[in-house]
Amino acid sequence: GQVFRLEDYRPSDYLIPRTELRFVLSPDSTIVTATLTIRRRDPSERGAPLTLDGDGLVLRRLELDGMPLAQDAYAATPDQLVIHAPPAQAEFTLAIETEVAPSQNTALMGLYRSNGVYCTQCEAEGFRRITYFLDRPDILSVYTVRIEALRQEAPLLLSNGNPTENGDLGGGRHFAVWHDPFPKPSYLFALVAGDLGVVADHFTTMSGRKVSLGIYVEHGKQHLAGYAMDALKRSMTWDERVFGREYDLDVFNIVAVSDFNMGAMENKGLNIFNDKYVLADENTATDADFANIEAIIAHEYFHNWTGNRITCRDWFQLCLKEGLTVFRDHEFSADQRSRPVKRIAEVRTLRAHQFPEDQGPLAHPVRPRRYREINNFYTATVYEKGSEVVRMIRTILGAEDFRKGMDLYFERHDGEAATIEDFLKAFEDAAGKDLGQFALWYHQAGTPNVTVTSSHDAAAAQFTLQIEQSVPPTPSESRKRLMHIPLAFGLVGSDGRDLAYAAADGAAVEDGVIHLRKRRHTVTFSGIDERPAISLNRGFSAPITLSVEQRLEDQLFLARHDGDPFSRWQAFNTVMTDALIAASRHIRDDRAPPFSPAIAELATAVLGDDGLEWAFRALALTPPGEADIAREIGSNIDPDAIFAAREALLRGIAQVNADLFAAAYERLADSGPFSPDAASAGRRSLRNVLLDYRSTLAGGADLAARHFHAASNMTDRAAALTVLAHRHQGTPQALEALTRFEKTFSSDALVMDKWFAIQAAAPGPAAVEAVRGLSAHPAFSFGNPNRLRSLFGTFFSGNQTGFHRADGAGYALFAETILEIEKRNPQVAARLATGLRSWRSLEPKRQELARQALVLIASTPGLSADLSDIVERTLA
Ligand code: B3K
Ligand code: ZN
Repeated sequence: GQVFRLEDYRPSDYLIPRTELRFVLSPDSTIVTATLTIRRRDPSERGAPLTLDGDGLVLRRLELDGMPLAQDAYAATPDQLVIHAPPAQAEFTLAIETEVAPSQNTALMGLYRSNGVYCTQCEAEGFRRITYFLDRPDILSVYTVRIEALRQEAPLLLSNGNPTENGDLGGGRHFAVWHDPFPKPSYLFALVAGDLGVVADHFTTMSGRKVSLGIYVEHGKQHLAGYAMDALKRSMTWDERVFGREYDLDVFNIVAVSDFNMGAMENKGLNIFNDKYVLADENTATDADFANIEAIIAHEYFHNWTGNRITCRDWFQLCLKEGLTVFRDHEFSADQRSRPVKRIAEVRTLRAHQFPEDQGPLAHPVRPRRYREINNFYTATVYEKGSEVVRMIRTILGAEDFRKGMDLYFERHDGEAATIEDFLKAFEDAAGKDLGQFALWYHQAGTPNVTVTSSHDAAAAQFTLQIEQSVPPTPSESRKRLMHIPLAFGLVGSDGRDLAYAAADGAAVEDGVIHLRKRRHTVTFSGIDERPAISLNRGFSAPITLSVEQRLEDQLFLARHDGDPFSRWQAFNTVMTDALIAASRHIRDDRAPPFSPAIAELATAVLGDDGLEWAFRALALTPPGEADIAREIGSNIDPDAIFAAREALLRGIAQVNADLFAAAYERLADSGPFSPDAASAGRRSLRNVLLDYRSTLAGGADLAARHFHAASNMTDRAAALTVLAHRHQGTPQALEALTRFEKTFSSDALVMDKWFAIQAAAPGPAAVEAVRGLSAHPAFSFGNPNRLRSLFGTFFSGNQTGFHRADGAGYALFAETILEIEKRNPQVAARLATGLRSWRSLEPKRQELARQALVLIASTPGLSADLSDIVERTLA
């Protein structure tokens, strides 16, 4: 396949200042007429042919300035329309008529039907599946869209911008016209037509303009959209207050559809959402679902400024909108909920998804330099690491200069398609700082490692840190340059307070942050009488791995006393991770795993510390997951040993704390009506962590069954079902709960996704057959991305022992399933195929079986660009 390179970027010879679209909708044959006003970028340049992108299009009619074009004046294929010699004048119009079949569009890109609703997805390159166009983000056009449809089939006709006209066409047909005054790239175009219910509200902006808000959902589901509407209004208020950004159209609409390749899409004024991220009530959604809805509603809304008003020059700049918008939604959630808890959750996500990507064959810079299929670059690196890079800019500049830089960026580039260089320049100019070395975070792949040793000279009252940075090689980048790493830190004294110090390497230490710029730094602190415990990378100030030579007693001390809540959580997590790594080695050698009694004591202390939020305590008490432990071990992974070690640790802690955990579990029970707020969710999560521990002891299945039957919300119900289906597999209690859940929710597809996912994650060798069996369940469908992600996505990426079964049966199912899915939906198949990206860290036998599965896929004739790109890079 073709490789696209950043250095090949060239502005287009032609611009499209205005785009008029007319859709005559019909499931099997929709007629699209695009009337494009085309202008030469340089009026004195002539003669360049005009090449428009297409993808599987059928051309029905073509006119230039109102006249049909001669056959030899153009060439049309499904993938391209070339006008050989466009007219000499600076501006001309091209009318293009194409025909598409929404009902046959199973790839869910372009115009398709979901549950009888016409909808679109154009990012990144879906618009070319609707009409021929300059389908690239630097072509900004003002759109006017006319939609015609049968009123009965589609009483609702929506597009971007503001509604301008609507009326009857006779014969049961009607039309609506929408006009979006803001020039936008084609990837932000959207259309929705169908029969949907609405939740309507309004918002008055800071300058007093009234905006109509609508959330469109399946009829009868309006009561499930209230939380999303509330999150939307809070997002609008927050963006005004924190970034000074006001909404700019008369309407803002959100439509929930059930067949969607990703989470949601920020189309101008008409966001389209996966219904999973809109619909919620306590009976059907978990606290995690509520938090996701809030974050994604905010994320898409924030794109209106970071993405839409200022868009990307080309797809290499994807992080310009995504990393920045993730940073904005993280900050929003931190403000709406608990900042420390949110930060811990972010770091857990980053480590679970971005670190393995950065440390494996699919590693790429936050701003990639090449791609074969852009859809494969909507990654944790672009999104999550991209957000961390923005966070570091704020750490380096301080909050005030950061805001000035953002203001300058908006002021300079509003209405433009910008680059990462433009973005960084705004901060450099606003703060008067050089971000030259810092920019490597965008250009260089790989997770930097920072190694720290320390020494204390009591006589001189000096404490010295020796710090060294290195960046491991990544595909096609063997030699790395030194990074600017802002490392927030504290020196914690025996009373738990940060010690005051004077730093000798004054240039590198600033406001509690060591700025690493060289390979090695020696930082000497004077006035330090006692040997402190070092708290490093506080708040996770840099997305790095740390190797610190530190005594267990220091870590235990920090876990109890560190003044930075993130580092406090980190210390406990490190203690548990180290213990689990040691234990899994013992298990592999057929020895019993030893655990220090200090760990269970620490759990006692954390649970009993009423100065800590419930949610924090829940996070601290949750041992690292199997994949986290595997990542820390890094190579020669045996998932079964890791699983056994983790179970042993849970049981060990639960045994020591049996009475305490039982009492706390009772105390934390529901009282009063359900609320999805952060504190209530924290209480539930702590209680469910305690359930997890207690279920490892005698009577665990009965306890979980009681929890399941007593549950008055989905969070508790799903937590209990997980314990039963995982730890008490095959018991009557587990079977009964699975059946009950299935019966209760069989007609609610989103809830059935939880039922599929819980079973797909069940540890042990039986999961392969279980997953195969579930794929034939009446509630399952190979055509729906949510079903595929719940069952197969969970199994491939979230079931260490089941998927990585020693005989390779999981990998065989992987190859078979991905090839099957690819026939309909290459994008989803490619995403699921990343489930084997860490295959080289497995022990040799599993490694070879995994490789064979990947080779089987790679050698299948006629693979899509999406899938072949992933498997070839994974095998390279
Ligand atoms: N911008 C979209 C993602 C589009 C993915 C295209 N394959 C959603 C978001 O990040 O907000
Ligand atoms: Zn986004």
